[in-house]
Amino acid sequence: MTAVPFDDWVRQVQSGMEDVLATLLPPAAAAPARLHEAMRYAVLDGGKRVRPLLVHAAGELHDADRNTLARAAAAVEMIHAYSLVHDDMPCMDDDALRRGKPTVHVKYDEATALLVGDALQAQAFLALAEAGGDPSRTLRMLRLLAQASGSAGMCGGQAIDLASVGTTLSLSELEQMHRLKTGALLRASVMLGALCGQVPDAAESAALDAYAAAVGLAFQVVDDVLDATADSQTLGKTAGKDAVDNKPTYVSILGLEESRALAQKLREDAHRALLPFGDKARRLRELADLIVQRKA
Ligand code: GRG
Repeated sequence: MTAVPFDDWVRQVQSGMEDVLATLLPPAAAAPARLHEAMRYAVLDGGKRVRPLLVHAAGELHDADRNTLARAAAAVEMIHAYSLVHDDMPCMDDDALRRGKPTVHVKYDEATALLVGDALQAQAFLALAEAGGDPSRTLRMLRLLAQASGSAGMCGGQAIDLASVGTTLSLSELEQMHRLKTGALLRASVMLGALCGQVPDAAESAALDAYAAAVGLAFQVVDDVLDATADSQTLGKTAGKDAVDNKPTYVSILGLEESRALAQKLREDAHRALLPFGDKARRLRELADLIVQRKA
């Protein structure tokens, strides 16, 4: 059987995700309409859908159930979208552009943006709770997503990030911040995808986690490189903000060339972690390449 080319597979997952998200989000006309419209504005029609792609790729590796996979992917994307809405608010990064559009607090207002994030977070857990199938597996997935999103994961990383502005971080402190802020949700995406199928054994879990850790960090290193080198139109968000905001980044600590080399090394680490899975891990391998080679 000839495999679907990677680009086509990416487009299929992205467009399937759009349909699933559109169905799982409350209709824009339902009261309170302004909040629902803003939630759909924040989530639909934008973003690379990297986390859903990771969920699907890991799911394919484990012959996952399609419905559970779609809901797990949607749940992670809703958490991600909520984090972007809150991150862009004046009390955090204060940004006006996201996914090539005005940010939610600019398009609507600050209170709406706060509620959009809160409601998206709840909607994410609802999507996962109603995934069906074995209740103990659902519970495991809910715990995984909660841990990755909360103070031991994404929110904790964001707190360290906010506290680090204008300070000097060592490379290991920077790495720890990113392992939490962006890495935790990317790792959870891989594990959630795997849990949608035959539950991985300890060795498989360890291999997947090593892959996800490398990819999660590579994603951030590339993000820092792009912030320093790409333009706002290409990125769909304000470029060059890290330097303006005096934020410690891989580029500020290592410089551009060493950061690029680190991203390549992490890509190799990710590939190596997948060796035990052979050709079945092709999509995860291709995604590691995409994450390191992306231009936006
Ligand atoms: C506010 C609780 C809270 C957390 C915010 C993830 C995050 C934590 C903030 C985002 C800020 C940021 C620019 C982080 C750098 C890496 C990152 C997550 C970029 C955006 O993710 P992409 O590139 O975005 O996957 P798209 O739009 O493609 O989904």
